Amino acid sequence: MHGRDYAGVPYRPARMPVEQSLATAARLREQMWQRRTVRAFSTDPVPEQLVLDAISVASTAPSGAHQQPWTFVLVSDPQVRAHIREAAEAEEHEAYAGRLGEQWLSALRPLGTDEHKPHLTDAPHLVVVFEQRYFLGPDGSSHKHYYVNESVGIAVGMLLTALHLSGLAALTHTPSPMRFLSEVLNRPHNEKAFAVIPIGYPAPDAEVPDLVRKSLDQVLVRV
Ligand code: IYR
Repeated sequence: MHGRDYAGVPYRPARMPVEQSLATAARLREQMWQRRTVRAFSTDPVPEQLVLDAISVASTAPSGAHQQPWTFVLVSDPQVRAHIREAAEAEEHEAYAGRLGEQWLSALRPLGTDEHKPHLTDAPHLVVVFEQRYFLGPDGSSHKHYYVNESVGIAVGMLLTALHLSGLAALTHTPSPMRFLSEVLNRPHNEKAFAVIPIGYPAPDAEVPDLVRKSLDQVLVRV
């Protein structure tokens, strides 16, 4: 490696016995196939520590040039959630009234989503994920971050995995446009909202669409 600043430190995790790897992988596969995106949340409280631990897992994601270009804003205050819901529903009203365009609306129709976003106030926690398009120093200096979308996407995937494995339900919500989130949450100009993740337990009467995932055969190409 050329011109690196990091000293090398040994990385020698104990090698997992293959039998144990296989059993762990199979169990993880089964657990993850149970994950569903939930849109109807119980208002039951969720210990904040569960969400903090999941955010901590997400922040271990690999990132372009190790720039870790993410901020996770945890919103549990009911008034702030209500404010976010109001602003999101105003945007979504326009979106579903036509701004998305007919093709997009017809892609969404099977899911039955609409402009009503009760999950934003029912779920006890929201994590609003921001991507840092560039670094902003305390002195106002800035430099570009690389592979921001990829890095933040990986981190969100890890967040969703951690939440699911901790017994929680989540929704990847992308109100569009998301500029209002920067204003409501008072984020600096180097940050852009990436997704809103309501987190909680499913409502007692929650239903999810009877959708079918692609099988391994359908997603795997062996060369
Ligand atoms: N952001 C809108 C629309 C929406 C878009 C996609 I792509 C979805 O998978 C689901 C919804 C909304 O949140 O309703």
